[in-house]
Amino acid sequence: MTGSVNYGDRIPNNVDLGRDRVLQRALEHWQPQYMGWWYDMGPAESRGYDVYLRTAISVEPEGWAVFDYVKMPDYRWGIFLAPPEADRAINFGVNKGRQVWSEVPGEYRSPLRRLIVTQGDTEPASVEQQRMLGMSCPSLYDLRNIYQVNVEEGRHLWAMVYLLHRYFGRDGREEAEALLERRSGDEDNPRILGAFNEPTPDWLAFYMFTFFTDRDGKFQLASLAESGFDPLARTCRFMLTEEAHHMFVGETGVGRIVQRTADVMAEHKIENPDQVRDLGVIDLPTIQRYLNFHYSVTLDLFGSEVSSNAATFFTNGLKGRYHETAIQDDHVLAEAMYDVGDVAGGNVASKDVPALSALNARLRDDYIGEVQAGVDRWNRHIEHAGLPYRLTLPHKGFHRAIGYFADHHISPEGRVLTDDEWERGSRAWLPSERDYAFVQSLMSGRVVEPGKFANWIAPPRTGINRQPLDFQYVRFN
Ligand code: BYC
Repeated sequence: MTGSVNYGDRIPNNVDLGRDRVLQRALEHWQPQYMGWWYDMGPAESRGYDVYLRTAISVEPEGWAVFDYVKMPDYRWGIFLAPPEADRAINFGVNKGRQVWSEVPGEYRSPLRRLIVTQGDTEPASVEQQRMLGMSCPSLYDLRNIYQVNVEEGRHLWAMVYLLHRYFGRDGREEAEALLERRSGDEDNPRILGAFNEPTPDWLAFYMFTFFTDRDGKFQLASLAESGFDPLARTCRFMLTEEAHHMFVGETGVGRIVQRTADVMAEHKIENPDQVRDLGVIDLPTIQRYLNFHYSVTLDLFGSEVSSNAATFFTNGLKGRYHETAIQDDHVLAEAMYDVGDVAGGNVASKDVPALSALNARLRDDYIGEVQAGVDRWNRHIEHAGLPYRLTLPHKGFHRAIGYFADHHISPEGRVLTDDEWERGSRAWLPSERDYAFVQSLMSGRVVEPGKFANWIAPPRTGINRQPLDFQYVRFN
């Protein structure tokens, strides 16, 4: 196997697919079902557009992407694994030191399948959530970016479906079909994880989602990239290179909205949110409420703070910690403890538990460190405009539906609240119908003149692939 991708096959790949006719036929049977899903649930009304997209041509770190106009249904979705590392060993758990598995060990078949299905389910879900947003894009640049994100989420689904088909026999094929049958937000057949059933109704929500929720993707994929099941590790390694762009879209998207609002506030010397809204930009408290929502819903994606599932995944070498191989400890966690926090006597208090059981909490805490740095960068726009307001991350127990805090109401500052206090406070902390309606009112149509940007968002610093900002990133034909 080489780093380059074979585009001669119906399904582009670097796994020598042509040599396994049975697998190839199975995937070629799934392919039209995938296309059916894309037409039904992919970006609305986008079928005939030429979009300036990047496509992977190699999985090597340099030069893996080529940029060109592509109609999205013609995007070459395929199967790309990072090259194998010679003599790679399992780096954690009871199997530590043994050679990685190139086939699924029978005893770990069920948990591995579960991890792969859960990961796979999020990919089409996010495309479904973002389906309508192209109709209200703030610029051609942003439209191109959401389409890039969408086609790559589609490819990430392919990545997991390949693993299911190649390594899990009939069960895997059934799971691959089910991935195209569940629907985000569907009452009868919803997506597996909570955040992937929430609507993404507008572009502020989209940027928050790509900043917060795609970043959970990064941390989960990085943990799976440590897996002793080598095909999973290698596919996640390559997925991570694509994921970086999605978080860039989110961080710069929110940053540009914050910058625009701060500039308008400074220029007109106003701070009152209603006056800010009257000038056609999104007031900072509304941005804070969106932040509170997306952050808290994303923290739920890490699972319970204390989880026997997570301990089992780790002990067996299926899912590591973030940057496991670089961590300096025994990689077995026989003795270590970890503070997960809990509610005791009406307060949030620290609580030490065996680190092995607290792996979800640890991954979440690693994640929190990284999102805080992004929020700090957003605040610099407000600071530069000379305004006193600051965006903050709420307490990790705020508005939680999974884990220790799910049974409690916690304020953004981390105070344990009564039901009444929560009822009154949450209106100020979470987006209201009025907030959503206001944001929607700004995004009633799309801005498609090259180089033009909606009033509520600042232009980016540079274009895509060194193209100018007024480049025709999407041609509507
Ligand atoms: N919603 O022991 P627990 C991405 C379930 S995002 C609903 O606490 P565990 C992307 C759980 O399934 C990354 N249910 O948790 C981003 C279990 O159910 P069962 C996606 C939930 O198992 C943007 C029960 O509660 N990848 O890539 O340690 C765009 C007890 O579970 C939730 C992964 O997540 C929830 N939030 O960990 C596109 C990686 N949380 O079995 C893409 C793979 C928990 O009792 N998944 N439950 O019926 C995992 O590693 C684990 O499944 C989780 C949960 C971390 C999600």
